[in-house]
Amino acid sequence: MTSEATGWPLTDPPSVPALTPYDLRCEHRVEPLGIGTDRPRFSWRLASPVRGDRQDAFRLRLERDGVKVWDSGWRTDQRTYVDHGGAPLTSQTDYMWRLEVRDAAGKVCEASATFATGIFHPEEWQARWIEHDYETDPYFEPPVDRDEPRTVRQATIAAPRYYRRSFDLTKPIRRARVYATAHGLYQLQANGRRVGNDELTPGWTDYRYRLAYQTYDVTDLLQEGENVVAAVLGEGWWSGYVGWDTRSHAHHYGKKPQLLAQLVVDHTDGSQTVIATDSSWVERTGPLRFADLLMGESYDARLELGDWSSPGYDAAAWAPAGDVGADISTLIAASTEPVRVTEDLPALEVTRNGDHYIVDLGQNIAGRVRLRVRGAAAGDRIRLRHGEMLESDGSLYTANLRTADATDYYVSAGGEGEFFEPIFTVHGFRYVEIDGYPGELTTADVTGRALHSDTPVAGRFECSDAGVNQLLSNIRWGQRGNFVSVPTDCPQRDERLGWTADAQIFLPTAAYQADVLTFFENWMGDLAVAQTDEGAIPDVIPHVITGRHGTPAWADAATIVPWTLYRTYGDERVLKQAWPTMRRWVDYVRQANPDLIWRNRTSGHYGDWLQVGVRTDRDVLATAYFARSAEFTAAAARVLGLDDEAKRYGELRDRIAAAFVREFVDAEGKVRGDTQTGYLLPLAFGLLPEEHEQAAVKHLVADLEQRGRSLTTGFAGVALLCPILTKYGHSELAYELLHDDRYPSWGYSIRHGATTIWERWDGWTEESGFGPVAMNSFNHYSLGSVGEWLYGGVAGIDQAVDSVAFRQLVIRPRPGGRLTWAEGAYDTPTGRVSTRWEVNDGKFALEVVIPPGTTATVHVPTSDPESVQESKRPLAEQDGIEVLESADRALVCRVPSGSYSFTAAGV
Ligand code: RAM
Repeated sequence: MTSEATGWPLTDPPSVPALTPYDLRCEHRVEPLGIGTDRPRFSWRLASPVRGDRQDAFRLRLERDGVKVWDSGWRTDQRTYVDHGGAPLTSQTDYMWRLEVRDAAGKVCEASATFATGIFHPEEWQARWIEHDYETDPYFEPPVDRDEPRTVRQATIAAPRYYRRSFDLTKPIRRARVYATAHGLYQLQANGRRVGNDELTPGWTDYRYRLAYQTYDVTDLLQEGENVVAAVLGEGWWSGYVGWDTRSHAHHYGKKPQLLAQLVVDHTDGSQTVIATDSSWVERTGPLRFADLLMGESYDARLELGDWSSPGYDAAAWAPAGDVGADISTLIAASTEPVRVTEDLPALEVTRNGDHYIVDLGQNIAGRVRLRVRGAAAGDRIRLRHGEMLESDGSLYTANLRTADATDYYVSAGGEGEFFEPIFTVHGFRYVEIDGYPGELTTADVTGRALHSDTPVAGRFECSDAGVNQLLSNIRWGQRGNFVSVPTDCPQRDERLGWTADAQIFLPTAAYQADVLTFFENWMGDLAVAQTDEGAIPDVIPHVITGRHGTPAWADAATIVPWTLYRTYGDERVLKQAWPTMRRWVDYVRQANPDLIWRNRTSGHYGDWLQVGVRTDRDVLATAYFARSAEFTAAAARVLGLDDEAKRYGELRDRIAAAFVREFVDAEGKVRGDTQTGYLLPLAFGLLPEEHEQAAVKHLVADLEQRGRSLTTGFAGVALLCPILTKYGHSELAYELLHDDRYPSWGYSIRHGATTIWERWDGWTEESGFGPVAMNSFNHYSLGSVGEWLYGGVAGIDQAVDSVAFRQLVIRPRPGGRLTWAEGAYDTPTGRVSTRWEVNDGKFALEVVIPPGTTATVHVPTSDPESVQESKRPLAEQDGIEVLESADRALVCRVPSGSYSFTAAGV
């Protein structure tokens, strides 16, 4: 199954006759509602079929109700980011912006987009927090029978509740917006219809400091006369189970879910009606009897409430909601894509195993099932358990879920045509065990629904080798299954936490596959507030449970994530925001380690986590990361114009590098411990002087050879393996690791049916079966960080060392291994870049598309540089192509934007 076959496709740019702006974004999002700033940032991409085309000038005009608000005037810079430069924008207002772009020939093309601001001023919030009030409705629902041994703990989760408010609108409606959030999870309805298609709102942030509110347009859902706005409210991250601590792992932020919503209706006559949560709302329990992210859901269709969110409904028996105040101090406008269902997967196979059915989706996902129930009698109960793997007897493997039940229950109301789909839970699964289903279950009755943060797809990779395509598919699904509001380690067991190393290691791969800028910016907000007074960063963000902070490679996410985001997207705002956190983090390590070898304050120190058969020296790993963090902090200072700081951290970085060499590198260039990761880190982070560099490469290669070309790397080393081998001329070795299917390798998991990246190389082995059950996720993305090399190394889409936002592309495809062709595409901030290469009969062909306004250095691999042609003509005859180097193994040339088609002999 290739990435294409699994959906989540990359949308192609418009095919246009001349320079055209597209993908117009405000605050990096397409037509966002409810942005949180009065000085937004605008950006756009460009497409053009014309070689050498670029944006010569642009002009941006901002309007409100057709009235001009700001005019940037014509600007002749080539940027595709611009900050609003007029008076601060107004709260709760719709805007439209028109963009004109002038090309190199003076031709102008126009495009436009809209956006709306959120609530800027605290006094505009009339909504109050409401919750179930035990005083007015003391009736306590008995704990739901979920016949699991853990019912005692589950009893602490109260039944989800249904809230509603009916009201009359007497005047015509011009526009209606609802601003809503919850302590817990909520799903809104208006007049019997669901509002939007977001899932798991408000998403997970560090609720102690930051809680996102969402903005929805409900103009089309409202009417003159009676209207109802309503919500279902569950526990989620707020008060449900999070993480693994079985003693107290619910109620991290609060004990009970609460709702906050404000509907603002603008009438055509200029007046407004505001309906906000307060004690005039009524509430009750309903068919959703239990809902928890880790445990699952229980739904009793016999308790359905009819048209409870529609006008004309008799809600006399509902209880008034309890008013618990109006503290909105933690509210922020949602700034990133919500979680959504992004793909439906039909069941592949249904088999019977004893009393149960086992359904196979053919793909490990994070999400849930939609089940069609046929021929059930009222009271029939169906149980759905979820798992990633099967035991050898065909039964569901759930031991690796630890205390996460991942079990849903549905009780039928009888009759035909029932559907069940949970709303406030997520399971990590490929298989579903279904118990109690009346009659014969078929594949048509079960659909897997994949859900994750709906980050726009940004990349595509495919090649001639099925195994590599499967690996890429596994990497993509690893990202999809674990980018659920925050970057998590795994989606199935009782953990699902924002482990910082996992996130920083995978980020470069993630960014090739999706636009993850706002996703990570949001997470960086949680990282900043979690920094301790001393400057340490907790192991997991949002900060819950672990109590550990300041771990090498984990806490360094504080510098690596913002710097990587800046380099990828070119928005210096990321650095501005992260700067204090970056600096304080590096200072924290430096203060505790005066000789610059990071051995003090290493907290949990996981080393090169889950490496195989070796142990990389921990001081080596820590000190290398210390240098890396200092380097990125210096680089950030340089971008921000903080020259003294840039100098200070730059020098610190150089001194750490020198200390590293002194302490760990011997006369033969061996790094202490002599492990693959021990060499990869200083090579990748540039810590070795020239004389040691080649020696380190030699020792690294020798170690691989001596092990029969087998890897030993864990989380920290694995991402660097193929890129470093390639950089130092050992592409063939990198390809061998890529194609390897012996243990330990990516191919080994694929040979044994993996559809996602496993947490550990020994997740399952022929010798021992399942790996250590205490920690054995089959959907962890960290070891999938080789994805960066597939896009950057194999397809050859990369940027120059000092380039930002892919403005100076390096196109350097690397034919090798079993591949006869490979292709990649990637949406840079400026536009689409793509490559396709093919080796045929000793001849090499390369198609490249370079986005307007950028330049590319193209490496054409060949032993015969003289043979290189572009569009069937010698390079010298082609305007704009500048040959930089004609070496013995490649011809290197520089080209402006446009489409090129190179051929060469002697590859
Ligand atoms: C595990 C997590 C994560 C890793 C930590 C150290 O529990 O799954 O992947 O970063 O341990």
